[in-house]
Amino acid sequence: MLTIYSENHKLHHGNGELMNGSIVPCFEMPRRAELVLERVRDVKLGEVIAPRDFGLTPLRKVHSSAYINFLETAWTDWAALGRDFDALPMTWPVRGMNQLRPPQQIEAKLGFYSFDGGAPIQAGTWRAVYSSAQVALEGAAQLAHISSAFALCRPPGHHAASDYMGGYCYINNAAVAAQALLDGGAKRVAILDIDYHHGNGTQGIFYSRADVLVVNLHGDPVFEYPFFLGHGDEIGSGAGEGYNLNLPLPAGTTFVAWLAALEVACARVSGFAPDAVVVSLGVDTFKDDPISQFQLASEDYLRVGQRIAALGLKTLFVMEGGYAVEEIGVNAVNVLTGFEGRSGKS
Ligand code: FKS
Ligand code: ZN
Repeated sequence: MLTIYSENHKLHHGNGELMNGSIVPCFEMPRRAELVLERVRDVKLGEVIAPRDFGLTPLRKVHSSAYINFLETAWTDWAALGRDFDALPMTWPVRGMNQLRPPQQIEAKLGFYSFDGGAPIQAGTWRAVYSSAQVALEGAAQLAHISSAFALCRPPGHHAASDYMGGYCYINNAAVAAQALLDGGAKRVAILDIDYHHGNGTQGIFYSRADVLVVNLHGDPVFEYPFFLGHGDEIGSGAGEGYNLNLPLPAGTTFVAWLAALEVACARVSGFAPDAVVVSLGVDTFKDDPISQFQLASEDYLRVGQRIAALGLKTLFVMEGGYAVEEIGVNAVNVLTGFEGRSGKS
């Protein structure tokens, strides 16, 4: 399988995140992508290429211009105030506050364009997230002549909606890729999100559309982040009604139960008969993940890949989460070797 990778992800390495009331080192770190790449090379998965530059136009199709402008300029605005540590939001315009007046001050912009304090902005963040989206776009472009590809994206994307960041995500790489596939001639595209967390951003972007089916398998938002989206009764709206499927699962979910949910997800994807599937590939469903509560073991990821291959569709894997850093390479690449019908490592 072809892998697409950009070194530019290293320009983003958040200093800390607020976890249970204290500041801890960011779980989402450059080493994650480096270890996945190392594993890709160790198992000789296939060629590794850098992305071409597809520009900003494809990003503008799923994100608002105001939001993209904010991401591009946030660090400069922040640094202009003499600040040199990570830019993070602290104030949000919640119910009853004015969300119509465009914010002027960087502190206000950070809150206006985010839903949590989990997406730090640094000097290199924009270049890193721009490159991450280009990695996904190269993967989408490659599907014109090959049947599968792996976009080794970092930072991840599925929590980012059309005009807000959060949960380590800025630009929604999977959504950008799905839209590019449609613009390249696909009639229908499915997004299968198997990250542990609900892909609220992806759901939001396509919620009222029937040309993109979004299916999510995730920790039930009654107990798990992102808490405010991802329930089973969110089925899409307007023309998109019936084209969003959420399969929330309880804490402690075993591989047997998870695989049964994947079966339901895959049946829905097949019924949609898409021209391609974009897999939001998170391996934070792993039993030893430090921030998650599912029970998958390394060898289980081989079977995950096998089941996705059985869909018989053009497939673009887009990297999302996974925080058991030492195991992330084996777990993510096991999905890909399983997909290819090869044996991996348990
Ligand atoms: C306090 C707990 C908040 C945020 C979890 C973010 C998960 C991100 C992810 C992605 F794929 F986007 F990377 N936890 N700090 O794994 O869904
Ligand atoms: Zn996740």
